Amino acid sequence: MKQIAFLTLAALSSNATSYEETLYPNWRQSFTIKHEVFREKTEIQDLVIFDNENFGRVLALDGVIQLTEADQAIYHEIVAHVPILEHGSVSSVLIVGGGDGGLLREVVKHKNIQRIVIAEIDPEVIAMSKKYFPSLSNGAFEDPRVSIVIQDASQYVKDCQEQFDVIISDSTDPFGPAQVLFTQEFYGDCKSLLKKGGIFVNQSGVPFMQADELKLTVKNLKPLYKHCTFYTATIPSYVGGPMAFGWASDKKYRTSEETLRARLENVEGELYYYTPAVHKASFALPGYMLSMMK
Ligand code: SPD
Repeated sequence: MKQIAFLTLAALSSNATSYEETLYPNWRQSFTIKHEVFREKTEIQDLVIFDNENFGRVLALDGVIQLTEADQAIYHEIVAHVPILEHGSVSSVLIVGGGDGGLLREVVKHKNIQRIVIAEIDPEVIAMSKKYFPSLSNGAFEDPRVSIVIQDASQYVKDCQEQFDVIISDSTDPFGPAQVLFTQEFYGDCKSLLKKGGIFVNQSGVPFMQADELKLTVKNLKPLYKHCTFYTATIPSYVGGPMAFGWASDKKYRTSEETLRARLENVEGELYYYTPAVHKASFALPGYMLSMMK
């Protein structure tokens, strides 16, 4: 795991070029580029990979930071392990997007899971992530339980004939290719693929900065399920406060910390962020988020 070091005056005064995220019109985060690794306009989106002194290797799509080596484990662990361990008997998982393989790396740690489908629209994201971030997927794409489908996930969920215990939407933000992944139609199609007791989870942005993204999830997801809420985690490179993850299921889950600890025994490999206590706490929401959810 890349450790964040203190910024030095030398780093600040170097004349390296920088990568400016264009997610917000009136406010920017900027990364100094130590070394540009890869830059391409794929058939789907702009893909840039570069190294930064503090965050390590960084992947950006269409001007938006998708992950950094330093903090990706927080995102991928909380997105994967919360629904899977809350459910308790997951045998199949559908990942929507997630072509970088970081989420897949966490899902394959669950030895009881028998089948994992990943539906990714852009084959270049998979290929370049395997090439330039080999430890991100850590061999997970080659796991025999994994099927890779190169297709727009919104079409995949329409045509799919199989059912899943957990569906996780590891998408970009709701514009460009991912816009369709925040619609009621998509959420409805996902619901029809969930087994009894199934759970749907998605990334819903950083609510302090992206209130509209959270409200969009609420508007389109909530009417479809008996139980819809959010949980959160703070991921430093998704700036502006905690990120929210939409949670939807027709079953009410209230798994105890003790049970989560017992279920964690079935997870192989090291964890950086996830603990059962963090899991429970992640469902405690601040007032400003509760107001947005009304
Ligand atoms: N605002 C950026 C949100 C990015 C969420 N997707 C990250 C993909 C990592 N697998």
